[in-house]
Order: sequence, then structure tokens, then C-alpha cells
Amino acid sequence: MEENPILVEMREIAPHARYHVITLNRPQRLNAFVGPLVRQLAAAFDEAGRDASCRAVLLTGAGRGFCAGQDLSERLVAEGGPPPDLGASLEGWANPLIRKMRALPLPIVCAVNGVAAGAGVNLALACDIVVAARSASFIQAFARIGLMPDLGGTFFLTRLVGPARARALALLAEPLDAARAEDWGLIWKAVDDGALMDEAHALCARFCAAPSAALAAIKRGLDAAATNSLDQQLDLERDGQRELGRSPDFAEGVRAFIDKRPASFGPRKAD
Ligand code: T3D
Repeated sequence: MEENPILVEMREIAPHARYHVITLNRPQRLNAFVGPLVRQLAAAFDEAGRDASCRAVLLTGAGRGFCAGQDLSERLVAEGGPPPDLGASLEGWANPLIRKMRALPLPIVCAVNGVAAGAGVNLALACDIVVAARSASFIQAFARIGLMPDLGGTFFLTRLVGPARARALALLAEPLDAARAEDWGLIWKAVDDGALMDEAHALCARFCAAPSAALAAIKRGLDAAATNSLDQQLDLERDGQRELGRSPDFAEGVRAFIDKRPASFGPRKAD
């Protein structure tokens, strides 16, 4: 029997401030998606949202890969058998998962520890900050097997790297190494393999001391900017800033600046 396909660990940074570490755990299949894995992954994000002390999520993979997308052994069509309904599959788990991650009012840091292929790349791109090991690579592998990018890939790719690079990545389905992914703006940073987890943990620890409502508003605002007009964004910023300006975190942030000391922000309001 397979081990638990998702591992969740809590890292306490201070009283009422911790982050959840979610590890995809099917290393023998490069953490490819199967039903139990995607169900537990969605439940792990729900749990992070419910945990009032949780201030960030770190997502990574066990073993030498981050995630190789859908487990293709579940997609083998028997001779003369009916083809799978991939639309139903996306509607059933993938699209709700990506919506859930984008709506989560917490920063999601993704530590890409090795190859990310197919839906595995786009899972990473749905996170807020992607750090990758220098040995990692990103492959929009879909065209190799007669599919198109999913899990938001067609949306994220163009916005992150621009249309020319997005088209070549998706149409050619060639690997992009981590250094070039950083250079192109697909990810935040490529780091030495041995430094990857320290880097990702340090980011999450930093978020544990950050003003949580502001981070949630930043995440919402940047997401809305992908489709809003400038007028809509200006209105959104006015409304968001009005609310944040009334918060104890802002009062503390200003006081701390004037006092020349680090700010001590308050707890997060859970979902
Ligand atoms: O619901 C839906 O179906 C719709 C959604 C579709 C979304 C998708 O993600 S479609 C795209 C699926 N993914 C792929 O096409 C990638 C397939 N994998 C690869 O191309 C290669 O494995 C990699 C380039 C990622 C890595 O290559 P390499 O040489 O480093 O490793 P490997 O030897 O190919 O893989 C190691 C093992 O993992 C191997 O098993 P073995 O031979 O040791 O028993 C391999 O078969 C297995 N593996 C890797 N990817 C998958 C997989 N097994 C099942 N499904 C996989 N996707």
C-alpha cells in the first residue's frame, strides 16, 4: 500500500504564528496526481485557511521531483474502451483547487525541489512565491501527449512571461531550467539545491511576523489586476486601503516606524 500521498507539518514561529508545510508525497511517481493526493491537498489548504494561527503555507515535493502532473497510469484507455472525460476531471478537482489556492488569504510559497511537468508546473504557478532548486526544470508537457495546459496554465504563463515565451513553452513542451525561469520572470528565484528549503522556510517565517490582513489584500488586489481596468483597480485600492488604514496593524506599523523599532503585528482573523 502507498504511503500517505500528502504530508502536513506545522512550524511554530511564535505564539499564534505558524505556517503549514504541505509535501506532495509520491516520490516514486515524481508526486504525480492521483485521487487521494488531490483530495488531501485540497483539504490541507482548507485546514490552513481555518487555522487562525497559520500565516503562510509552504508547498513542496518529496524526493527528486516536485510534481509530474496527472498520473498517466490512471488515463490509459483500454482497447475499445470509453475515453476519459478530462473536462469532468478538471471541473471535479483541479479547477476548485486552483480557485481555492488563489482565494486563500495567506501567502503560498512553493519550493520546487525538482522537475515540475504538466499540471505540476501550473500547480506551482498558482502559488504566490515560487523558489526553485537550480537543478529543477519546468515542462509544459501537455502537447507531448495531445493535451493543452490546464490548472490555469494558459492564464498564468502569458501573464508571467509574456505571449512569445508562453506560446513557445506550451507549443514546444520543452524543459525550461530554473535559472532561465527566474530570468524570464516565471518564478521568483532559483537557488542552490542545498539552500532551497532554508530559503522557503525563511520566507514563511518572515510571513509569520507580517501584517496578515495587508498580505491578504495584496494577494486579492494583484489577482484582480489580471482582469480589471485601471479604473476598477483604483477603486479596489481605495476600498482596500480604507479598510487597512483603520486596522490596528497600520497603527502599529506607523508607531513602530516613528519609534525606530520592529513592528509587532496582531493575530490573523481566520476564515
Ligand atoms: O485529469 C486529467 O487527466 C487532466 C489533467 C491533465 C494534466 C496533466 O498533467 S497531463 C501531463 C501529465 N504529465 C506528463 O506528461 C509528464 C510525464 N512525465 C515525464 O515526462 C517525465 O517523467 C519527466 C520529464 C517529468 C521526468 O523525467 P525523468 O526521466 O526524470 O523521470 P522518469 O524516469 O520519466 O520518471 C520516474 C518515474 O515516475 C517513472 O516510473 P518508473 O519507470 O521508475 O517506474 C515514470 O513512469 C514515473 N512518472 C513520471 N511522470 C509520471 C509518472 N507516472 C505516471 N504519471 C506521470 N505523469
